[in-house]
Amino acid sequence: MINERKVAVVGCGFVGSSSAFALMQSGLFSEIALLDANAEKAEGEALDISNGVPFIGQTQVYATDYDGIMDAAIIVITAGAAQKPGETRLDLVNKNVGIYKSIIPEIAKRGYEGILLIVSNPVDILTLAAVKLSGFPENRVFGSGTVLDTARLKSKLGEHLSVDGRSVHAFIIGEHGDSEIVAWGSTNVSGVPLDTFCEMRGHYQHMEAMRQIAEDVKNSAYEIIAKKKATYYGIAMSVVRICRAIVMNEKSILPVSSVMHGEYGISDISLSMPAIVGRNGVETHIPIVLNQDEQAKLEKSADTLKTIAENAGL
Ligand code: 6V0
Repeated sequence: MINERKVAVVGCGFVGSSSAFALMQSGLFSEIALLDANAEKAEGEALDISNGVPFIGQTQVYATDYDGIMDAAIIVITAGAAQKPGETRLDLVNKNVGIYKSIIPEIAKRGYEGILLIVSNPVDILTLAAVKLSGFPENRVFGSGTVLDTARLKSKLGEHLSVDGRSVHAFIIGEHGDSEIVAWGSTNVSGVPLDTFCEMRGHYQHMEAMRQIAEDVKNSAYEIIAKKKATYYGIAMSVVRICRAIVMNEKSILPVSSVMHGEYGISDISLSMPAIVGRNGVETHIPIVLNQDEQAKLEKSADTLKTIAENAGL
C-alpha cells in the first residue's frame, strides 16, 4: 500500500542529503525515509535533518532498510560515485551501473508500486538501467534529466533579457551532459519569439549571446566541481520540483529523462524530452518543434548514449 505522503532517498551523500533537506522544507511529505550502504551515514543525516523539522512542521525523517521504503510514493535514487574534477558524467558508467545492479533488484523483488526517480549520473544511462533491472512500467521509472539544465538556461536567459526567467519558455533536451541541446526553435518569452524579444530589449547580436549562454549552462557543473568538488543544491531543488509535480498531480511539462519509442526517430534509449509529469509519473512526451540542426544533434546525442549503454551491457 503506497503512502502518498512518503518519499524515500537511496544514497545519502551530498546529493541525497541535500535533496532530503530540501524535501523536508518543501512540506510535501509527512515521512522522509533515508537509506545508504553506509547505514550510519543515513542515520546521521536523518538526525541532522530532523533537527531542522521543528522550524517547519511535522515531517518524520528516519533511516531505514529496503523493507522500510516499499510504501513510499517516490524513491529518489542518488546513490553512486560522483564526477571528480576532469571527469565527464559518462566516465561514471561502469561504477554506477554496478551500484544500480545491487539497488534496483532489492526494490523490484519486493514488488514496489511507486515511482523511481533516478538522479545518479550518467542519469540517462542509469534510467535505462533502472527500467531494465526493475521491469517496472516505463512511466514509473524516469530520471531528473535536464530539469536542472533547463532551469539554469531559463534563469540565464531571464538575466540577459532582464525578464523573470519563469516567463521564459525553453527546454534543454537530449543527454544530461556534454551533448545536450537547447531547443532554440521552440524558445519564446510568454509567446513572443526569442529573436523578437531580444531585439525588443536592445540585443542585436543574439546568435553569439545565445551560443555563449548555452555553453555556460552546459559547463556550469564542471565549473562548480572544479571549485568545490561537487554540485548538490541545484539538483536538490530539481528533485523537489519533480516530486511536487508527482504528489500534487500537477501534470507539469518537465524535461525528464525517459525511454523513447520512435519519437524524433529515437528508440531504446532514455534521454530528456519535455513530458507531462503527474501522479502516474511520465504521462506522455510533448512533441516540441525542432529545427533541422536540433534534430541532427538530438540523433547524435542519442547515438552517443546508445553506444555507451550497449558497452555497459544494457
Ligand atoms: P556522494 O557524496 O559520494 O554520495 C554517494 C552516496 O551513495 C554515498 O553516501 C554512498 O555511501 C552511497 N552509496 C553507494 N553505493 C550504494 C548502494 N549500493 N546503496 C546505497 N547507497 C550507496 O556523491 P554525490 O551525492 O555528490 O553524488 C551522487 C550521484 O548524483 C553521483 O552519481 C553524481 O554524479 C550525481 N549527480 C547528479 C546530478 C543530476 O543533475 N542528475 C547532479 C549532481 C550529482
